[in-house]
Amino acid sequence: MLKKLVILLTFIMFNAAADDGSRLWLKYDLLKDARQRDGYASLIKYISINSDSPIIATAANELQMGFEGLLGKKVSISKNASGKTGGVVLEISADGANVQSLMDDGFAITAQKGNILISAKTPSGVLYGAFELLRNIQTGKSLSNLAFTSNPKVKIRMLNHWDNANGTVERGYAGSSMWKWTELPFRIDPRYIQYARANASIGINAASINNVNASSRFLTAEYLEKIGAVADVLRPYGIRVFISVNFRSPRTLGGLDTSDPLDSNVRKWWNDKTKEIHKYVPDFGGFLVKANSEGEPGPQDYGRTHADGANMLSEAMRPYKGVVIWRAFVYKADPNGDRFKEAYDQFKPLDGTFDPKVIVQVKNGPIDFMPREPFHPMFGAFPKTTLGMEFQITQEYLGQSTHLTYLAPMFKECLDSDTYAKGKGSTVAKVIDGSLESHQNSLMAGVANTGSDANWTGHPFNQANWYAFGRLAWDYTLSSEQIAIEWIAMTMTKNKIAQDKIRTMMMQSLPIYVSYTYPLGTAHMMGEGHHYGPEPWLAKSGRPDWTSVYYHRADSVGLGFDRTGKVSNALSLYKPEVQRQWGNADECSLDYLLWFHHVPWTKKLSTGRTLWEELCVRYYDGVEQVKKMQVAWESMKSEIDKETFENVEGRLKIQKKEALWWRDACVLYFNTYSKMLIPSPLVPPTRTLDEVKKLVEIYHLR
Ligand code: BDP
Repeated sequence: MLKKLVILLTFIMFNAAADDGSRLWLKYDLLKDARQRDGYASLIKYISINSDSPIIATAANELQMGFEGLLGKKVSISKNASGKTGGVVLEISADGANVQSLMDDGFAITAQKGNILISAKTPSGVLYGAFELLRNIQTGKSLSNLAFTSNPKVKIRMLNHWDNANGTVERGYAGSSMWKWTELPFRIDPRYIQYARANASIGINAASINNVNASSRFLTAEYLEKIGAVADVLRPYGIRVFISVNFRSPRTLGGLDTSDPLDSNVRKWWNDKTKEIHKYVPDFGGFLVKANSEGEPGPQDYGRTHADGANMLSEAMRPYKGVVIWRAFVYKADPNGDRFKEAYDQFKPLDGTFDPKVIVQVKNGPIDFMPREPFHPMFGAFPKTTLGMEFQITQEYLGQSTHLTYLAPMFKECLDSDTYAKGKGSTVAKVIDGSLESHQNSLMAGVANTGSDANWTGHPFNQANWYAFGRLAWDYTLSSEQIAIEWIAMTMTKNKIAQDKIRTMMMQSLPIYVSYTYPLGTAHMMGEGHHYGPEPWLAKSGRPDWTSVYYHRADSVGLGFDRTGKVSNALSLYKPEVQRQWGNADECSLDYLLWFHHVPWTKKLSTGRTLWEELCVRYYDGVEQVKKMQVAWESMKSEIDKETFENVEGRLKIQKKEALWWRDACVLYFNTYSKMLIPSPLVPPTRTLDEVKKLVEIYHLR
């Protein structure tokens, strides 16, 4: 009787309130199927640990909390209780049979002698195994006959927060910063712990906590103490803290008259500062640096190279375990050049000159996180440099927090791309996991989409992109679908029909978004500065490569940026196999066509339509598909939590309105060049180009 009451109360506790999304994918709501619940509960009677590590305590507590929520059963934690059966046994072992094939963070889950054994070489490995077990229960998998081993593909699996000291977030669309700098170190916001749990549950083990456009303030003693307090919270979850640094800090903070990386006083300043950081953060992960990019200071200000700058910092880090992450996002304002080639050209001569502790972090594409970019030509072309991946989880160019866009397929498209660096199969994934060139370090970073919004990410579906990033950093061979299925089951609904519908929506969402914004390989046509909505007519800005016309190059003949040998020849940066894949306009995939070719409006494409017709069809189809997503969502009303349902419903309405905005803006604008009729049966926009242009002007009003 009492047991039933407890179950009922737990059920009410976890299900009564509307879901504000704050629990992310760690809801641990009571499983509704009593038989399933009892089945799991019969296998889980106690939790045993064999270590005093705080990370193991985290793992055991998480399991306890998860079992209590999911199964309605309080399970005790005891030390070295593995003799009995029916236990979840957390075991660190240096050389047991179970751990032989494991890397540091890897884990094995096996059914042994009536127990579920989670073994690993390190506490973090056990923690990841614990979360894997919980995920199995959350997603309704069987726990009998467990025999599962998992190793991370990438060593540093990291979020990059572009959060500022004043509480704003650069390119953040989910409220203000989650870090409360004015309160730290005295008050620890409980959300830091939720954040740490969420990250640990998907294998993220690193976080750089401030904007890459960095303020020196983060290196003052006052802020280091605050950062130390954050690091203390994250440590039991296996997460190490990194700091983005301003290269000019020796001057602004240290009172030196230079920040020249070859100056001995400057080097001493960084050595001392690094030592000081370690007093506050003994397991400091390292520095993240944006230098000589978009006005940020850097070694080139002193006639030095990126390698000079990075190696100076790595010298400072030499006594410690951490690394130096140097970003490759650099470009000069050259109206005649091609920004596509900038990073490659600047870094290529430096291959082989970076200290092994340095990781060069490269964005997935050569321009800037556009919805669909070809993979960055640096991947596969820098054998002597450790290259890390930088994805953008926050959706600067992908609908921010109003468009439903599931990013896993985009991340995977890049990771699966073949660079042909060492013949077929030299994928980008193998470059960044270090295996292609046998590098020791490996890194996958994602620019975070977290903020102060109750549900962390604004759009409820944006949570899936945080989740997918972590899962892929752990194992990029997981399919986008599989990741979506897990996430849906843990967050949205247990109803199988609704799960399928949501999965379909998610899997179609990226192609839909691309259709009405950047079809056929167009790029960079968004509103200036805020990067919201369409502004393909933008022709004047602070720099030519901040305009739209620089990228789409529309004229009376056609559309697209010719990057073949005839014009910019950026294609030559790729291996011959890749050049062949994209170099011929007749064979180039339509997804990338206008990245590499200036195609006549009248040219017949493989679809049988002319470029102009195809463009129109895609813009229009994108809008129609959004309407279909709305219908699909409405059909699930009874299966989804009311608050979540209405939240998504409202955002889908915005998405439809804005898809129409993109469609009309682009079709009407490009029509001034093509001068061709919008093909029937498509109905021409009812508003004029001038009317649509006014819509974006609103965003520039001060
Ligand atoms: C661009 C953003 C800008 C960032 C920059 C970067 O528009 O806010 O500072 O990237 O990555 O995408 O440094």
